[in-house]
Amino acid sequence: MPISRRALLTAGASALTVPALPRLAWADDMPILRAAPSNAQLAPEGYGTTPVWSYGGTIPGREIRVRAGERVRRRFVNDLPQDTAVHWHGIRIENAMDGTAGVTQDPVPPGGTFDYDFVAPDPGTYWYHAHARSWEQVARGLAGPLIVEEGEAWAGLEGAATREATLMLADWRLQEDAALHEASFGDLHDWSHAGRLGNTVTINGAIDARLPVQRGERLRLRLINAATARVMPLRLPGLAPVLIALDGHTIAPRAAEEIVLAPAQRADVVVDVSPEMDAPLPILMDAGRDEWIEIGALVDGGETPLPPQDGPVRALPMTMDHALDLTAPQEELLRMEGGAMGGLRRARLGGVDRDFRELVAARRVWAFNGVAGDMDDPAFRAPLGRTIRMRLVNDTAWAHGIHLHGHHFEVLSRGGRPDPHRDRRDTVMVMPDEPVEIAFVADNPGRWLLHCHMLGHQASGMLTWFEVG
Ligand SMILES: [Cu+2]
Repeated sequence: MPISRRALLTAGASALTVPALPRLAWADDMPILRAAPSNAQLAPEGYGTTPVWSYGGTIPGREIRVRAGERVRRRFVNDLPQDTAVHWHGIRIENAMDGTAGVTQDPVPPGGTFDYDFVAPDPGTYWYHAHARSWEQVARGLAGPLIVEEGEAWAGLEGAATREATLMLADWRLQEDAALHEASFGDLHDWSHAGRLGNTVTINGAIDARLPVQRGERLRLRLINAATARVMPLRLPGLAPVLIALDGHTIAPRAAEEIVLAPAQRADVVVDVSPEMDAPLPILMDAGRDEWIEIGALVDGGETPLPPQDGPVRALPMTMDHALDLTAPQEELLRMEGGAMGGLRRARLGGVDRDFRELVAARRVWAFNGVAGDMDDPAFRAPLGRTIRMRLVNDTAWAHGIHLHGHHFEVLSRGGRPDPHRDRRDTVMVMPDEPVEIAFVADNPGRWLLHCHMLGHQASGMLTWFEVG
């Protein structure tokens, strides 16, 4: 049996009798996560490959998978021509590992490295992506799934899925030669509207993906929207999907004919594949204005069919324990302003009140609470352990997906009506004229970003931070 270099290293290390080596001494054992230019077959066969930036050479980046409570350890290597950093989206992480360039760490320069080493406390479907010039770097491909498995077994129990699949959805703006449309990176017209919408949607890096399934099986699909701007309403006709988790969080199973994923949002759904399946089962997405297009399909993988599972879908284990005490929360407001047709007249930038013409010249066309992306002062500060109740008000003509780093929040109400589900999330879509109230315990010390996950909006004003502790 050939001995791998890694096995040799391990054997050599175990032969040492020195106890309690400092962790850095083991850094050579850290798995590498390398960001570098590569090529991917995003366009249909017959077209050329697309030059992309990727983690580990694949689109999406290789799935990282641990069990809840385990560590994620990666030596990140930057072989890109730009500074970057890796954000572990949705993980309640220690601040120094959050990967937000310029806030929680210095950007990693070309040729540089950074060791990420953190515990993933909560099971669920997460993802990792670039958090420097993310409007460009994510659009070039720098994203991958991060799956945290339940600490206790769920798969295989009665009513649970027998198998699972991760479906990372992405949106690309391709030219006719299959290259990315680079000339429009940073286009202010895109940024002041919905963001950089693409013309090609892929599932796990493939256009028109064919996902083999076993007839009769109960399947868990982990859906991730890795697009930089596109909101993805999804339908799985003939499969009667049942939602079991949102943004990683267990929910009471509920049927969902349509699943709407804002950028960065995730949904776990369970579907029952009929033993009589005799044709591919399409995955449909609303490309806009109720135009449903097929972006992929589940196809018969040819295995012997399983007997059908008709019983109710088993809920995932409930893991989040912190019940919110809403008796006297710290009240905060996040008012979104600006964008095309937004009527923004003035906002602060560089500590100075600017008119809209000056804001456009500075490429800041959005604002939170009258501030167009200044990072000098936080949106708010909170003592450790304080409950925050925050009202998200969208005074713009566009949808926004608001993301809080380091924390999970509960959705209390929408449009003034209590939300019956009170889902826990890390990213919430806020529609124009439909205020959303959220609440969370500020239980993770540090400086955390709060921003729109339409990444062009983030870059042009919809970015702020809050400080805990
Ligand atoms: Cu936005």
